Amino acid sequence: MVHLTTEEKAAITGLWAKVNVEETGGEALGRLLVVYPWTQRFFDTFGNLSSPSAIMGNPKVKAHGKKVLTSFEDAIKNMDNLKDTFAKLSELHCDKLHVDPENFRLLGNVMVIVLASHFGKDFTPQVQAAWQKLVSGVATALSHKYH
Ligand code: HEG
Repeated sequence: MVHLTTEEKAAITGLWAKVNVEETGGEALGRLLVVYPWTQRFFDTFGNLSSPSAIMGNPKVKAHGKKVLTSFEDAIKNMDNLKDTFAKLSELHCDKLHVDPENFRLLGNVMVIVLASHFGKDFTPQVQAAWQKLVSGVATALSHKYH
């Protein structure tokens, strides 16, 4: 379980208020698929994933990235209770989607990189540390129902 201090929570919500969910979600999922190509196997209905530019321009990747980041907003709203917040999604990813939970960690780290590239100097080491904790907590919560 992650514990976030008041300062860390403020750092997270302060940045989140400026995040464009559609843009950041699409870019994070797209980069996951480019950087870790084995993750493409979960998205075989998404059409053309044959090159980095095909992946980054793929409308289904963008739409699903938006869906994932919209769901990630539940983490921001429930930072003290990630486990319960993501229990249902954890079951879904385990039982129905068969997503290897290691991929949640990979996506969290890619998200941090995308945020760093969007926010530049505002993404201070302190802000990064808070975000790393949060994405790690979300990955743990999403892995919780795996058996
Ligand atoms: Mg998952 C569906 C959230 C990581 C693969 N994911 C979904 C859905 C949500 C979601 C909200 C829709 C659920 C529904 O239809 O009821 N995913 C979500 C979060 C995170 C995550 C919050 C991590 C932060 N997902 C993730 C990763 C993979 C993955 C890392 C695979 C590498 N998700 C996946 C697949 C689907 C979903 C294959 C079904 C897509 C579809 O066919 O529509």
